[in-house]
Amino acid sequence: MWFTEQQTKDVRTSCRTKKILHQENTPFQSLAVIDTDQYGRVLVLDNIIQTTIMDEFVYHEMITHVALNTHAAPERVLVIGGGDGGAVREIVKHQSLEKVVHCEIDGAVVDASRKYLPEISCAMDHPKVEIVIDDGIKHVRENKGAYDVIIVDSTDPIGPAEGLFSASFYKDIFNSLKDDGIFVAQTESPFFNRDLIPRLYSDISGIFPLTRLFLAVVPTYPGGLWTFTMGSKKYDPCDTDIVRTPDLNTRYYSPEIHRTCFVLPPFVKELLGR
Ligand code: AG3
Repeated sequence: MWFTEQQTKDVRTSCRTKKILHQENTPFQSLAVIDTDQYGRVLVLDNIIQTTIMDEFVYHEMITHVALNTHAAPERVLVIGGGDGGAVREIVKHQSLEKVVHCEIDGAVVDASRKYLPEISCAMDHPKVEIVIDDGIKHVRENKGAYDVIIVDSTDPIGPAEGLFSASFYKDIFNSLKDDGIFVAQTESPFFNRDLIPRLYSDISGIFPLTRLFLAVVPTYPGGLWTFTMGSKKYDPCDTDIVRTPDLNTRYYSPEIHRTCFVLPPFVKELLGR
């Protein structure tokens, strides 16, 4: 039995599947958890790999710690999407944290992750975590000036997440942040999303004083090389005093990676018109 993901119109990748652990159609999307030898357990939404036991640490560490260590002392953090809980698990490692609000539109993703992906969802019951099953777009509109850091851990820009890749949403995020707030979104593959990345970068640059794109390698995502885009009101991640960053018990993120993830190959710089 093979799971096949249609990565682009012309590319499919497959992984041998040992067992389908769970499968359902939620009001928002199709959801499956499968077990594989190569990747371990895998969360699949609308037939697209979201996260795997093998490489989830790369993505979850990078979508959180780069921003949280750039901020002087993040106390209130919002995660939009990321129903598996991986981002939240990393955020609760930060000493300054008072509260993380986890706003996921699809409660079924939270439930399935609790049951089948305990390594990833393990911080959901942490006393500083509040899970809100709601639309992230609505949540930021209703919570102005509330957060130090906002993380947008979305699916691809098709289906339920489409609105999470729009300039109007980024404006609402800007307004939902405090005066020195920072936001990070996962922004897809520099090989396969060559139209999307420049558009997002320019949208975010039009709203935030500082925009930075950074890279990580996530083997189970199309092309492997993955981008994240940060919008910041005050702090520059390239100025972070990495000597003072705390030891967060991470496997991909490190003070050196914090510095080097902003070093972009020419073909990615070109995408950003630099
Ligand atoms: N967020 C989805 C990343 C995009 C994956 N895209 C793809 N495989 N085509 C991941 C959620 C993890 N918390």
